[in-house]
Amino acid sequence: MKMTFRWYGDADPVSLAYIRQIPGIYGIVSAVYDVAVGEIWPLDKIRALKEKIEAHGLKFEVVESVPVHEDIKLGRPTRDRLIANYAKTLGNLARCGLKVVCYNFMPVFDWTRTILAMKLDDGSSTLAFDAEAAAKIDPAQGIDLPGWDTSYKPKELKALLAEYRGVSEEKLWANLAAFLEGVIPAAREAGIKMAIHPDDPPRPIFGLPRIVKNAEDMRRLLKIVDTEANGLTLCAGSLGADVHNDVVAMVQEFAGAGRVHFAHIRNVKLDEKGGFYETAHKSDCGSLDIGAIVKAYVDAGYEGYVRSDHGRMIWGETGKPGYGLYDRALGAVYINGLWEGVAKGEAH
Ligand code: DNO
Repeated sequence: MKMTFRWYGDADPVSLAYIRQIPGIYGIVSAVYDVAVGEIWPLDKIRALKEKIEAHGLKFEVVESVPVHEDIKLGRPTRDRLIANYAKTLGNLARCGLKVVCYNFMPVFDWTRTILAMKLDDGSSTLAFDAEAAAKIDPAQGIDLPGWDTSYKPKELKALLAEYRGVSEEKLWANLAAFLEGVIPAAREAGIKMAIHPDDPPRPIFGLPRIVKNAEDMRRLLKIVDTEANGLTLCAGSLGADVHNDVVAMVQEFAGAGRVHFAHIRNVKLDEKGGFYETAHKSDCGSLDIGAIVKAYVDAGYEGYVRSDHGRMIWGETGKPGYGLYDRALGAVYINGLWEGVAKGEAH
């Protein structure tokens, strides 16, 4: 297993120098942030990022994310050019030594929360999703939630949401298939493993279709182009936000089949109304058994990339919600400890 840490580039208040001091960190997960979605990532930008990371004694082998343009998800006529661009970006990444590319196929919005700083009893603050509050939002009236992508102007957002009204789940599957059929052969040739991130939370929101929500969806996805390069980012916290998802069984099935290329490990506490908040990584802080999840990876012989995921804000830290240094570092060290314990226990 290779433990990694997400870093948002120079704008990230967390420094590479500090990340390096977390025991057991192998590498950084990052992205080129100053190329418009859909355009080709140039070699020099990828190289500069890699050099910066390597200067701190860390590896750069995983990109999170190369975003998928909305035209591809909508199946607009421009998609062929955009898919070709995506494949060229994969080629450039491979030339710089990148091995895994994380992406998602969620229409319009990536991960969604209704509260960015919910106070917990211990004084820390965390990200939360209030299912009732989310259900009350009428996208036709505009969506104003904290922390959301502000790159769309309200008018553009409305038009985009309206366009998705014509996109059923099956249509989105067809658009995903066109994307995979376009990029997976290029990924394979370049030696890149693609790793789709599941929907977060794993359910349709605001009337938008979501198609990577559970084991059945993931099976369907892997079959579209049935090859190792078409793989998964298995995000425990995203999938675990649906009480019907058995994350341990998913690790057994998909890591066991060699189709998990990136493991996101974090914990969530579910409520009875379909909502949740994010907790410290330790099993008894939330609803997921992180020990059993790690054991399933060890048993599957998983040797790929892992990262601790969202952390709470603790010890007075301020910064990007979910992406502070301290709690994610605690999560990484906890996962490393579990991993060593399970692996050594099984070796005896
Ligand atoms: C949230 C992340 C996601 C993830 C993308 C992958 O914190 O796990 O934003 O990076 O969905 O494309």
